[in-house]
Amino acid sequence: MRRIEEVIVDIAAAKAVLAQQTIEVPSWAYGNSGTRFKVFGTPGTPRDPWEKIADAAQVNAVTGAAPRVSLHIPWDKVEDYDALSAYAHEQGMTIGAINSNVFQDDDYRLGSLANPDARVRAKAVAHHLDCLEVMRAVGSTDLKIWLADGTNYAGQDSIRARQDRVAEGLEQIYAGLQPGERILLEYKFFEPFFYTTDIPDWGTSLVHCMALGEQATVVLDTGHHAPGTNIEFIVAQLLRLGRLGAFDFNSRYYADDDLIVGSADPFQLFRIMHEIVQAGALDPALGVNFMLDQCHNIEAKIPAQIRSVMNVQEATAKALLVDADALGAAQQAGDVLGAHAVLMDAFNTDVRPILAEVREAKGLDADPIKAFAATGYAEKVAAERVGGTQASWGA
Ligand code: AOS
Ligand code: ZN
Ligand code: ZN
Repeated sequence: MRRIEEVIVDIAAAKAVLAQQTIEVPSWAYGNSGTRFKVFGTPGTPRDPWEKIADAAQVNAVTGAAPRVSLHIPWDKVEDYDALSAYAHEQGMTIGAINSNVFQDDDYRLGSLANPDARVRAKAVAHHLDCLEVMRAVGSTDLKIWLADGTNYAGQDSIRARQDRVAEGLEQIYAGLQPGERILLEYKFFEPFFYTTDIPDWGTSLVHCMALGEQATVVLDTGHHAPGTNIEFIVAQLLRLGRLGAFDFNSRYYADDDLIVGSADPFQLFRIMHEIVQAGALDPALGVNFMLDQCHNIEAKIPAQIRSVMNVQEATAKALLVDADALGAAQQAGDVLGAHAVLMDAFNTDVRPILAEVREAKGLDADPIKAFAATGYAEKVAAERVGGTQASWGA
């Protein structure tokens, strides 16, 4: 592992960028989730959106890098969104993307916007327009849409007709946007349906976004690709087109496993962040939202989110230490191994010392995991949050 003292790029500049980096955490990561085989509940799991925000705030308190929390509607539905937003601010948080949910109502058995029944399609559009109202009520500007729509059997429905229905429904939702607001349209190659998914890949999401207009961008969920997919190629392409709206970061071994980002393949996460850094897309002005989308079934949820934020920070730090001048020169010269070595030098640098310095400069402990454990928060909420419905996924 290369020591930070051996690095020749501007470390102070890298630390300044890292100090500004923010990662958005999902409310549902704090709720009980699991697989279709078992949902393992844990003591202290939040019973409502207020408690989810309180837990999310613990991640920000020790990392200083996670000040936004995404909501999922109706899992996070409340009577008073002004009060919820004010509570988030009291906790040092703001509410980020609003996630629609058109995959859990019985009406959506054959899809939502793609459903052959016009009544169901209208219901799905109406849900999204309601989500836009929630988005405005909490001061957010991003509506994240993941359509679970798909089919299980050849001949079940017309592939083309479903695309037309999705396009029509998205148009109706897009028409509800105000200036400065965005649709973040997520793709997923399979699940919960297995023969076709109506937005299965980045190309389909991009086609729909380009048909809608400038306020529609693509969400790249790192768990939503077939094994072996070169995700950083997709990142580079969407950045070139100005259509990368957000990441849903997580790790996968086999499918949409929603494990801690960077835990399965830290090199891939580094390569993704290298494309981001090379394109200058860490700058919030470019509008890329770095979100987590994970479910923690067997591991403690708040520490798992802390580790996830740390993993994104470490991949970013390594990407910031790529000697861009040397890389460009080697690439231009066709020096294959030289260029590869420049990238590997950065990846193989121990960046934990500079991240510790960034945290300490913010008045935080160098080790966020240890800092959270020392708060006693987990024990406190485990004792307090007894009774009530320990809801399953997200709710
Ligand atoms: C589903 O697989 C997608 O990743 C969604 O972004 C998200 O996970 C879901 O809406 C809630 O977890
Ligand atoms: Zn996702
Ligand atoms: Zn997913």
